[in-house]
Amino acid sequence: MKRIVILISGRGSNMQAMVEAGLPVVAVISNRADAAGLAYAAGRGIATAVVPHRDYTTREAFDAALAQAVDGYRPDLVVLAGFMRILTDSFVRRYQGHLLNIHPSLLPAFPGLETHARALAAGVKLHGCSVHFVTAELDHGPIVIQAAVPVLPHDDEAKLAARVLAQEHRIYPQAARWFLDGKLVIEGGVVRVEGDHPQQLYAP
Ligand code: NHR
Ligand code: GAR
Repeated sequence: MKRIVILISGRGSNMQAMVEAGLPVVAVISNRADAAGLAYAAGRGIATAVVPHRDYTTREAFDAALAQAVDGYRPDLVVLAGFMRILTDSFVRRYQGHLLNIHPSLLPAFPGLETHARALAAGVKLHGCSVHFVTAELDHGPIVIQAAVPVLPHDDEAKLAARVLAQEHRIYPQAARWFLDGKLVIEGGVVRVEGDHPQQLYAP
């Protein structure tokens, strides 16, 4: 049986979507003790751990402690799901090729934070989310799958975020499944899926 460890910072709805999709989630780790997702995971009998970033004076020290916690669960795949701490090069290198993130924009547009507000301010007519392999460069790793949604005339940040989130819950379990099934191939920074599997989705 393959093993997934999920890192969260808050609500954990993407983590929940993976658990409900029947994926083999063996542990959920948060940098915040008050992350709502921890209670959900514990309630499902999944191991949980907290590595509080405030207990460490440097990012390197935090990441070393985080890596130690992650390694204890011997994961095949590490999933960032609303994990809000930028990771150091050494952490990323340790799990390179086994570390996925979901980012709430159609990358390479809007890397970083506040993506929905920035999409509205830019007046884009399509927005969405991207699952990508994590590299040292923030929100720039090889893209596994993207979902696009329309930006509608009366949208506000909350409406747009909810429309995107519904698609996150579809594409992230799909990407994790492909990974565990050994279907993802990275060639020259581009991800291909073996077999006949669309890597994009439009949800009007
Ligand atoms: N780490 C690396 N090296 N590469 C990526 O692509 C990463 C990453 C860590 C997290 C998720 C990411 C996102 O999808 C992610 C991708 C946090 C920040 C951030 O600025 C930016 C991007 C992402 C996650 N965090 C602040 C920091 O100082 C803290 C913000 C907070 O605590 O609220 O780390 O958008
Ligand atoms: C999701 O929209 C995710 O894409 C985003 O935070 C939300 C977490 O929700 N991630 C980032 O912005 C990373 N910086 P969740 O905790 O319910 O999965």
